[in-house]
Order: sequence, then C-alpha cells, then structure tokens
Amino acid sequence: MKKSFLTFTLLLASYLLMANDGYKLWLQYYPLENPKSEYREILGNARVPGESPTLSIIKTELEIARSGFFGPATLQKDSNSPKLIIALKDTDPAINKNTTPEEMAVLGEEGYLIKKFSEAGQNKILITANSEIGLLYGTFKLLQTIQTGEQIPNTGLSNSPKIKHRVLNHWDNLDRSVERGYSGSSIWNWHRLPRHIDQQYLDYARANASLGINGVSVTNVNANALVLTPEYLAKAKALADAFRPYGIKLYLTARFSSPMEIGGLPTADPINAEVQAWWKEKTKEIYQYIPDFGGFLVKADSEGQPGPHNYGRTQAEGANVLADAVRPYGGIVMWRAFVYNEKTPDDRHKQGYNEFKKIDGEFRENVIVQVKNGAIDFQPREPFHPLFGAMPKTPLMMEFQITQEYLGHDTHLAFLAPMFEETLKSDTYANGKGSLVSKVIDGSLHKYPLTAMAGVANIGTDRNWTGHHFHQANWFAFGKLAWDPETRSADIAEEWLKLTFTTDKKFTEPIQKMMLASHEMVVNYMTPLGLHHIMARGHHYGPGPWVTGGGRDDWTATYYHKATEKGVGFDRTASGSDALGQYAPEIQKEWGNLKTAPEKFLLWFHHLPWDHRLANGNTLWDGIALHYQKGVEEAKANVAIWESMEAHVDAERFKHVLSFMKIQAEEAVWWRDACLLYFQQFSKMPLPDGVDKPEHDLDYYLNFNPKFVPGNG
Ligand code: GCV
Repeated sequence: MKKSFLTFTLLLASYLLMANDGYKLWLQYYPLENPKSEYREILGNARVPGESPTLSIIKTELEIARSGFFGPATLQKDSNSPKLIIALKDTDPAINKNTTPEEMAVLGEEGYLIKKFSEAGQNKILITANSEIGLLYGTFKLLQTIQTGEQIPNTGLSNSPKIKHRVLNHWDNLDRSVERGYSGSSIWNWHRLPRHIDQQYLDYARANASLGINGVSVTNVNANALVLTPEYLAKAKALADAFRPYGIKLYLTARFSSPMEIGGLPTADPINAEVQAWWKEKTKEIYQYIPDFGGFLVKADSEGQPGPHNYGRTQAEGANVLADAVRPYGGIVMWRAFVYNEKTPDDRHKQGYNEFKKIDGEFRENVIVQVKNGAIDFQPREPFHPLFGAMPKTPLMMEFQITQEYLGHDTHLAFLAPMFEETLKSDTYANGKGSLVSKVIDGSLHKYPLTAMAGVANIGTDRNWTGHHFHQANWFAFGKLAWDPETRSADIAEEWLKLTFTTDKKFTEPIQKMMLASHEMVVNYMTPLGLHHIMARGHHYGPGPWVTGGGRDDWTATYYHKATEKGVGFDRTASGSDALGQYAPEIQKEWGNLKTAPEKFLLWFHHLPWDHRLANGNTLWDGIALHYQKGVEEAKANVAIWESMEAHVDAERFKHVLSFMKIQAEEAVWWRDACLLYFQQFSKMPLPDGVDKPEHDLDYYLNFNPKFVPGNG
C-alpha cells in the first residue's frame, strides 16, 4: 500500500471515528481523498498582503482548512514564491498582472474572482475582489471548491451576489427564549454582554460569512423597546463589533410604541413632531454606538403589536418616520407586510395586499417592504404572496421561515430549499410571462434600487446549532438563495452534503434524493392538496384540524378548512372571498378553473365535495387519504435509507439523525391518523385500500396534549 494512501485512510478513519457533534456545520474540512492534491502545496504557501481583522480571519481559515484536508504535517511557507495570492487590486503585482479592469468591474462591492495562472512554470491561484469581504467570500469559495472536488474553470470563477441585503432574522427575546425556536435558547447571552464575547458569536459570524449572509437582526420582531435603551445598545454594539470583520451588519427590531415606552412621550403618532424628533435622536444615539448600524426591522399592527393604525395612519406614514431617521447614516427600514387583524371582516389571505397595494410608491426610498413567501403564515405549502409583482414602485423583499414552526419543529427532516425554490420560481405575470418572484426580489423586474432577502433563523444553543443535523442545510440553503435566488435546490443539497459529510456518491446520491423529496413528504402527511393551518393551537406542534373557537377565528383550523358533510376547502375564487382576484389574470384563469388548478393548491382556493374527482380519477376523500399514507410511507422508508448509511457517517451524527427520523416516522402516523379520523366525520367515507387503519380513535388524538412545547412565544 502506498504511503500517501495509507495516510489518507488513517486520516479518514480517524475523522469517521471522531465524535462529531455537528458544531462545525458545513465547514468540516475533512481529509481530502487525494492527499497528493495540488492544493496541499497551494494552501501551504499563501500570500495575503496587509493586516486587518478580515485579512487575519482569511489567514486563519486557510490554516484550519489546510490542516483539516491534509493533517497537521504540511509544507513550510515560502513567501518568496507564493502559490496562492489573496489580495485586492493594486496590493499585489500578481493580481494586476493576471486580471483585467473588466473582470474587476463586474465584481461590484462584494463579489470575488478566483483564477488559475502560471508563473515561472508553476501553477498558482489568485483570489481578488474590490473589498476585503469579497476576498473572504472568495476564500470560502475556494475552500468549498476544494472540499467538494469541483474544478476551477480555466476562465476563472467569478461570482457576486444578486441581492444586496442577505439577512437572518432572529426571533430571540432578551430573556434568551426564542419565539418559534426549537434548538435550545438564544445564542445571544444579553446578561453577559457587552463584557463577554462568546466564541460562538464569532463561529456564527464565520458560518454566515461562508454563505455570504451580510446582515443579522438579533431581536424578535415582537419587539421589546428595551433593546433601544443605552444599556442594551452597549450590548448590541459589542455584537456589531464582533460581526463587522465578517462583513455582517447588525439590525434591530423597533417597537413602534418606543417613543412612549422608553421615551416618555404621550404618543407614538408618526406625524407628531416630537415623535419624529425622538426617532431622530434615538437613531443618532444608535449610530454613536454602531457607526455601520444596518437599520430597523419593524412588525406593526399585527398580532397585538403597536403600529400606525393606532393613530389612523398608513403603514407608509409609520415606516417613513423611521426611514427619515436612519437615512442620513445610510440605514434602511425593513417594514413587514404581515399586517392583519381579526377585526377586519375579510379573508386573512387578502389583508396584507389590501393594506399595502394602495400605498405603493408612498414609502421613502430607504424602505423595503418585507413580505412572507405566502399570504397566510409559512404553511408547509403556500402559493406565493400576491403582493409580489403588485408593487412596482416599492422595493419588496422576501421573508422565508427557516425555523420549522409549521413543519415539525426540530425533529422532522424537511429540506426547505425546494419550498423556497417553488416560491421564487412562481410566475407573477406582472410584466407578462416570465415575471418570476425571483426577479421581483433581485430587483430586475421593477428596477428596485434596494434588494433584500430575510430568513427567520433556526439557530440556538444546541451543540449542532439547529436541533436536527439536517436543518443546518436549511440555514445553508437560505444563504445560497439569498446570494442568488436562482440557485437550484439539487445543487444546494449536493454541495451541503459534500461539505458536511463526504463526497462519496454512495452516500450523497441517495441522501440528496431523500432531502429533495422531504418537503413534499411533509406536505403529504401534514397538509396535502392545499389544506392549511390545521396544526395544534398556540405551539403549532402536531395536528389540530379540530381547533375552533377562542378569541380569534383566524387562528383556528376550522376557519381555513371549512369542512362539513358537504365538502372541504376555502373558496377563494370570485364566488368566495376572491383572494384569487389579487393575482394576475393569467393566474386567476388557471387556478380558478378546476380543470387547470394545480392540485397542490386545490383546497387553498376551492371548497369541494368529498366525492369531487381528482385528475387521476380518485375521489377527493381518497386522494387526501392516499397523500397522507404516502407521506407516512416515505417517512418510514427514510429511516431504512438512513440506517443503510451507517458506514459513511460518524457514529455521533448517525445516531442523532436516526433517532430524529424515527420520531418523524411516528409523528407522520400521528398526523395522518388524527387528520383522517377528524375529516372522516364529515366525509363519512371509508379509508381507501392501501391506507392503514388508525391505531386509536379520534378522542385519543383530541386529548393528546404535549406539554411545554418550546418556542411558543
Ligand atoms: C414573531 C406567526 C408566528 C408568530 C410570529 C408571527 C410573525 O404568527 O406564530 O410567532 O411572531 O408569525 O411572523 O410575526
């Protein structure tokens, strides 16, 4: 056996045997299959001219990667003849010599260029950019390329983000609870801040930078005004200082009533001069703490949060007062479109559109309206929000939910990239065919000067950050799609698997397939055929199609499924709430007609009899039951697929994933049986062949009441 092969085998064996708690995320830097790889010398002989916090992060990253790929015994540096040069233009002659002004121009502020070149008969690589952050992004890209075994094209690898602000939204409270968080407590230890900067903050920033995420809103949108007081601003400043070298800006959530709660004013009316002056003063103070503060994220007039409605003002009047305050410093306001009220006698689906469409063009230029992917609330599947494409004069940004509030929380494997991709690829028809949501978001459709994407984080103090190891892939996917909303889910899954586990196809191919099918599987066992909002009350964990009554009808399941003996589903066509009328005529025509309506949205837009015939000839009842069954069968099959992967995964992650998958398979059965027994009271039809008989009766599920479910804000 050759020595190099033996070394690799030993390295790999020790990697697999090592306890791996997943803390290293997709930055594993596990031994390379080819120990003779040219990268051994290239990474061992790098020149990064200059000194700065970001440049030193780059140097450290090269060290970590090099020793991971090749083991600690590596080449000595030969700085006279470097093989890897990472530098801004004009800071290294090799960069000037081997790049053109045109190549540099397309990179913009954050892009990078990786190029192979040859010098004195030696193969070398350069990474260049117009900013140090671009260099950091380029370094991560090179290391990811090496780990996944991809090639750098001879023409070079040039990339820059399509979206300007790529922001994680933490719904973290100051007491370290996390609204809709399922992976432990908040990683922000406000009590210890500002004096203690935990290593985890830096590891978090590093992970984000490796994906190109460049903004973080650290506090819950159900905001606490305290965060804007000097005591907390000093703490926020400490976080902002820690994030800065990684290219990450800090944003804060602003409670609309702050001028009253912490400012002592009798009102928060946005047209009141004292209120306006208060926001300006407060903002000035924030910028004294954090000179590159990103701006405010605001949830107003929604679910009990204060807002401009309290004073009879519009959302634009509310947003503009904050926008005027941050504008002199280059800050922005991300104003959420998630505005709805149980007292509005209209389908909840329609309320956000009705509120915002009419004020298109009334926002200041540094406001961007943050719109959830769908009009209700991050359901397992939703049609795209009708506001996309409907506000040509107001920049809109996407808000995805990475944390799985409605998709089984921490234990259910659901790879969300296909769900995000489905929304981004939806055609709004705003400017004719091909007016995809992705083009609204990247600004190209309506020429928005401001672009952004937000993801509600799934990160907590769990050792592996996200509860389920596979939910790291959802954080990863968000970063990739925020950089380029046209990235394919299949590519994201493949890259994540190779970086996180192994490049061995015997593992990556079946597991990639499993990941790509997992979202549809969850939809099948939770909310098939357009059913929605049928989860348990409050904590939203497990099924609850029977949820009815209580203070708010729009927080029940019966409001949405409307099941009776006559049928099931929400009629949102012209004969019902006409939410469909908020979409383009082409969509109204297609989705409104039962012959052409996509079955995945059937009961979202139509109320249909139980014996309605689906495209395949099945009755609606049989179709619902068979979808639930299919979801259960897949969840069970996934357990077996994962079991067969034992040889390819370290024991710690293997066992962790396996036990979560078993929970998922059990709970898929829970969802299927509870929902089918509930709906069967109305359909009065037998379960079709092939659908397992429930183990318990409906009463059992009605009385099943999990206690202390996390994340219930
Ligand atoms: C932060 C849903 C969630 C709430 C969340 C809200 C929002 O209603 O259940 O926990 O509040 O969305 O997005 O503001």
